[in-house]
Amino acid sequence: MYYLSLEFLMGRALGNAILNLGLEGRATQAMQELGYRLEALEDWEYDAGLGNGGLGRLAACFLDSMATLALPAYGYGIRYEFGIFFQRIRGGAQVETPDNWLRYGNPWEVERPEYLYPVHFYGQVSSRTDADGALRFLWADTQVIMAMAYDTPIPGYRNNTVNNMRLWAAKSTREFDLDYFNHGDYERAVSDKAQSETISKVLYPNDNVFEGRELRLKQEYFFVSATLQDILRRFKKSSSGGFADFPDQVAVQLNDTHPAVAIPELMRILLDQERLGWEEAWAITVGTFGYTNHTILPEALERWPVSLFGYVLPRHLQILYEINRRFLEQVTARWPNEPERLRRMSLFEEDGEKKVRMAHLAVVGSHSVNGVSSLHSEILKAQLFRDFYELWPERFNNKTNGITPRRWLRLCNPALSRLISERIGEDWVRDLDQLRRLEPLAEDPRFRESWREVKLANKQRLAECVRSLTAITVDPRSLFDCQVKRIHEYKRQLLNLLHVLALYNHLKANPGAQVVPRTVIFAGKAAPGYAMAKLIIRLIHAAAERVNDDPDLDGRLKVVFLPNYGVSLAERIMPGADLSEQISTAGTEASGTGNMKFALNGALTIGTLDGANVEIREEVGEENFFLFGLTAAEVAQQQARGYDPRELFDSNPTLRGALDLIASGALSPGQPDLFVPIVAGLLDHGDPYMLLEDFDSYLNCQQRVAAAYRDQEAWTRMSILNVARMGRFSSDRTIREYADEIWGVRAAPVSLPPRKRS
Ligand code: 26Q
Repeated sequence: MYYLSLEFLMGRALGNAILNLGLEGRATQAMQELGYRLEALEDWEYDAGLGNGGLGRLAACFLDSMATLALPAYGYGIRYEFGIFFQRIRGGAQVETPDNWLRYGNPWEVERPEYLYPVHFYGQVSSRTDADGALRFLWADTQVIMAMAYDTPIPGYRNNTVNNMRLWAAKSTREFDLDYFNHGDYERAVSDKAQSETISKVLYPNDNVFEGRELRLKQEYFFVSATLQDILRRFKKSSSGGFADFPDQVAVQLNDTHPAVAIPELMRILLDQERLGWEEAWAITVGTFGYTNHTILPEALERWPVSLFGYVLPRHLQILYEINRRFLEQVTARWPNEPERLRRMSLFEEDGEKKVRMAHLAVVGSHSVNGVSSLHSEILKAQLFRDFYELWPERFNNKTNGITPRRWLRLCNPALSRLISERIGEDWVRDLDQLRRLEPLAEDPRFRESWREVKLANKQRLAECVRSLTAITVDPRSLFDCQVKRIHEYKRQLLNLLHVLALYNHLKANPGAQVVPRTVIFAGKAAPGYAMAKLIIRLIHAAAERVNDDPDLDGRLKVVFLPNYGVSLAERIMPGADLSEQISTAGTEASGTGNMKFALNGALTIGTLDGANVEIREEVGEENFFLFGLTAAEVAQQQARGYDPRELFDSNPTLRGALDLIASGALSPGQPDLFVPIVAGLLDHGDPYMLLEDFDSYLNCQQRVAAAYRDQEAWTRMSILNVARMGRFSSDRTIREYADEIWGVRAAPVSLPPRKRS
């Protein structure tokens, strides 16, 4: 099985390797003998930040689960020299600096110069009829770049399995051609080398936004081409000639459309190199690929200009035309005289600049298409891929996301893990459904007491982290209200902030109000080119400045923005959270996985019926989940009907008070217009994510949260029940479903002879 992804957001490897190999005791002791703490050593490791957010972290959780289930599986991707940028805050604004993570070397990778493949770009295609009368295509005059393998071990949890993640680095062909340096133009040789190596230089920092850069397309093809060459080499080594059983031996999962150029690439290899006929090649291709969709946001869908695609990959464009011709023929046979349907389903978008629709390519070229939560998969069938679902209902399925319980509970929350294991043993680490056995303990007052002590200690650790990163002091007894994720309008960090401002106004107007003290924690990166997201970061800082220093508030409200959110910071935040904010407009967040990390660490969720929130709520029970807002169906209805945010603004004084604080310039002294675009987005540009529509419901819900938090016994009971019922969201369960229902792959457990003690 091969998991192809442009992103792997691995975080640190040391603690995970020690845990999975069962070396915790010995490693801790060894460090102690040297006079160090193991955690202090762990803190020196750079995060491997080869991803943006959810999609990249999901790939990393999947690798852990595939190894733990002893599946014969490889991860394939790009060894970016620069991962996701570091975020610094200067004067309340995001500043990006490069993540030079390889600067001091990377002890986890093994260079494999023997796995080296040429990858071709540009050039021309010519055709001729060969001796046996068949039409052959020749792709010539190409530019060649070499892909070199770097391997990183992926240890399973205490099962003697170590899988492999193979990442490709671009190398100049010149490096392998000494003559060029000897006789050619030396300067030219050096600059050529630098040029070709830019392919694996940097991760594109967009999350859920498509950017049609030539270099990005080259990255996608570079890694797909090298990977398929490697897969074919391995297949040929172990098979006895012929490709008939290729789909039985090889399963390739496409992590979104980013590697979807693998579909025409496998066709090209089978047709032009292996000389198979179209029908046979196509059956093998469709039988090999599965496609996972991670977003329905139109601005995130990959649509490459045909001119660019044909310039970089001329032979692949020809193949796409032929795939499309045959596909539309099939559609026509089923629905004659429906030109509108053909237009909708074509791999090519024809209005305006002609574009390749990569999502359509992925659906047509795969035997399985899945969404990442139940709601999302239904939306795919009813909306984005409606026509395709009518044609091929059997291709569509759901695989609700999960997270690895090793990193996201056992490793990041040792205190809670210990408390859990004392009561139900340690099997939950590989069988998360075991957490159900905690349910009866929710009624045990002494267990609840211990549970609270653990949460408080974790909040103290988080408060310490807040102090060292921001110099803001927060009270560990206040309600820790957390929203940590990429900054995006659809995720509605602004809605959270409107609640903060409403609370602020309330406290200013009612100085003696008895409210539950809150610490509202934000963290997340904005794509460097996403002006509105960057402005939201500035607004959060402006609000923090205003709120935190106001003596009238008496410490009852604090706002914190933690810089440089990433895997390691998440590992600190999740264990210390009381409340998890999952407040995207219903129908926009495909799944979410941060929602799962919080709940697994005992936070309660305030959320909409979006993505996996729906299933989390079903599992933990509606009485243990704070629900608000429109449903996805209601959002669609409202949008069809057309709604007027001004009306809500005029009729809701609390809302008006909060928005006026932003619009008046009171939060940006000296720059009264700074935040005008934010208010305009809501009032003048139609509020596309319906913040104003959900505002009232959100505020009411936050009041229920505060009331619930006052009753600490009841709150603790809910927290325990949340954890006890999160078993379903282990990525082990997700991967078992992929393995059984899509890949047809079985475990290949490794048994070793008992080790001699030395
Ligand atoms: C594409 C082309 C060019 C440049 C960038 C991109 C690009 C990069 C990253 C497009 C999208 C992404 C990331 C998408 C993503 O992270 N989606 C998230 O996937 C999670 C795992 O399934 C879900 O839980 C989240 O709901 C979803 O937003």
